[in-house]
Amino acid sequence: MRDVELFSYEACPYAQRVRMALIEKGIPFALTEVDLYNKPDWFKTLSPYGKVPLLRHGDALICESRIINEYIEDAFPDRPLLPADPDLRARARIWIDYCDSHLMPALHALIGDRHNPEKQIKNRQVVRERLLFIEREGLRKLSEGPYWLGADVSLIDLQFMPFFERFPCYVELWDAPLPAECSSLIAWVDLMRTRDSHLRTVQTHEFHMIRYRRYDQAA
Ligand SMILES: N[C@@H](CCC(=O)N[C@@H](CS)C(=O)NCC(=O)O)C(=O)O
Repeated sequence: MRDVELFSYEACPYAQRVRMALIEKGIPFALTEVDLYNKPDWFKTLSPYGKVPLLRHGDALICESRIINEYIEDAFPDRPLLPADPDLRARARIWIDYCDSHLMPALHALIGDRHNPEKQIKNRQVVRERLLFIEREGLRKLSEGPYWLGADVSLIDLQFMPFFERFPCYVELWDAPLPAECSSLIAWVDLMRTRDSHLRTVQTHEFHMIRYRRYDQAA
């Protein structure tokens, strides 16, 4: 068995972040797919929250995608994905947090309230505001681009990309497009689509649509 093993699920955007980080850093790893609809007992024993991603590195067992990516950064300092400067490093962490603390809840509300047209009007507005905030305060202010922190890809790019891969589904199902004003964001998504770490982890639009439609079947 390889030194690094990632417990993952093919449709999981959080696991995808970690796979992208391992690929960007050139770290060989074994990928173990977990059936989340029929979790094996060994996985329930191993994973404290019963969730993927879960990373095993030697004796270390790390959960939570953000923490895993920071662990990878600490344990494998070659090809850094965070800046060395403490100020920039903190700002990178703020945007990494923004993804999970602000953008994700807005997107989850679109899914949760999909049968409530009145709430969806407000939800779409919130998503739009968060995207405009990302454009104005993030991509345009942090660097000259083309990545969040400038010429090189960083953990911020990897944090957000799985959700922008799925954005065409949000447009098709819930009428929540990327605002035209977000030109830097749109250019960044196009650029990220060409990266090896994306090409090696991406799923098709139809693959994602099948999974989002299952929410309706389950409702
Ligand atoms: N905050 C976690 C979220 C991970 C997560 O929600 N994983 C989902 C799959 S996308 C999961 O394992 N769900 C199984 C369950 O909740 O039982 C992270 O960033 O790693």
